[in-house]
Amino acid sequence: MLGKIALEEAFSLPRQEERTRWWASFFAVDSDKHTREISDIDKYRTQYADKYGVGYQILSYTAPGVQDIWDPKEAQKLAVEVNDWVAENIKGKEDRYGAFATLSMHNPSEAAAELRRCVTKLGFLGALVNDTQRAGSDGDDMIFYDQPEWDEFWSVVEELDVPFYLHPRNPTGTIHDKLWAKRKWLVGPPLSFAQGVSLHLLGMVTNGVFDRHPKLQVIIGHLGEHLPFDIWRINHWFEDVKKPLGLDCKRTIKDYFQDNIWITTSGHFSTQTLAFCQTMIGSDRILFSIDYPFENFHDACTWFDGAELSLADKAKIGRENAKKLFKLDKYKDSEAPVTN
Ligand code: GRE
Repeated sequence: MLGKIALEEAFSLPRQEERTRWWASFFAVDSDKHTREISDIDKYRTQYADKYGVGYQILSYTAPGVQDIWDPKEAQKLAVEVNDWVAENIKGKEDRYGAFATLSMHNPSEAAAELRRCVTKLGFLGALVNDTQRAGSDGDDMIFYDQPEWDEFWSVVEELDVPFYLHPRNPTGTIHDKLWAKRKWLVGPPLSFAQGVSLHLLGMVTNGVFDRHPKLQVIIGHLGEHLPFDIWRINHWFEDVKKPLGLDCKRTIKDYFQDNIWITTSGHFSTQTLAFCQTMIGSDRILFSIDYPFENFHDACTWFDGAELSLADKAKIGRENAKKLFKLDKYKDSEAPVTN
C-alpha cells in the first residue's frame, strides 16, 4: 500500500553517538547499523520509505531521552535543542516528515509552554513522552502525569488539539534493582515497556484525567501495550468491584478506548493480534506504525501490505485514521489507490 503513515519513528542527535551506542548495546543486534540509522533523518529513512510505500513519517526523539534526565534545567535545555534540531532537519520535507515535540516533564507549565511553542511556532503535530520522568536528587523518583497538578498541562494539550503519544522507557533506580535486575532479558519489548505504559495510562484513567479532559487523545504503541487483551477483565473489575468500592472515574474502560485512546501497530506485526484489537476497540482507533530503527521497514510494511484486511480497514489503519487525527495536508502518495 502506498502512502502509509508511520508515527513511532525514532531519531537521536548526531552529537550523541556515544549515548546512542550505549542504548543500542541493549537492544540492537547490529549496533553500527542502528547507530547509523537512528542518527539520520533523511538518507536511509527516505530510501526505506520509498521502497516500502511509507508516504509520511512523524519523528520523535528516541527513548529514554529527556525522561532519563533528572536535573530539570538540563532536561529542558535538551528538549529545546532536540525540538529545534528536528524542526531544522525536516524543513523543506513537509510532504514526507512531521515531528512530535520532545518535552521535559519536570514541570507542567514548562512542558505546556514548550509544547505550545512546538505546535504553534514549529508546526509539530503533538508530543511524544517516554513514560515517567526521572526526578529527585539521584534520579530515583518518578513523575507520573496522572496527578492533579498535571491538569494544567493536559488543558493545554486539549486546547492545542494535538495527540500525546505515551511511549515506554526502561525501568531505572530502585524499581529496576528490585524488579528487573535479576530478570534483565525481560526489560524492554518482552515485558517492562508494556507494564510501564499500561500502568501509567490506567493511572490516567482511574485518576480521572480523561474525565477532566474529555477531548484529550492519547496514543500508545505496540498494539496497545497488552491492554486490549485485558479490557474485558479490567472492565469487569472496574464496574463490578472497584466502582462499588469507590473508584470514581465517570465512564467505562471501553468508553475511554472509544473516545480518548489510540493504538499503533509499532513493533507488533501480527495479523491475529491486530484482528483481535479490531474486535475489541475497532479499526477507527488503530494506526499503522513501524518503530524504526528498533524494528525495520521491511518487516512492518511487508506484513501490513500482505495482511488479510478489508480494503476499507487497510486504508483506515494504513493512513486515513492518521490523516484525520493529525489533520494532515497532502503528502507523498496520500491519495494513492489502496490495493491488497
Ligand atoms: C523504542 O521504541 O524506543 C525501543 C527501544 C528499545 C527497544 C525497542 C524499542 O528504545 O521499540
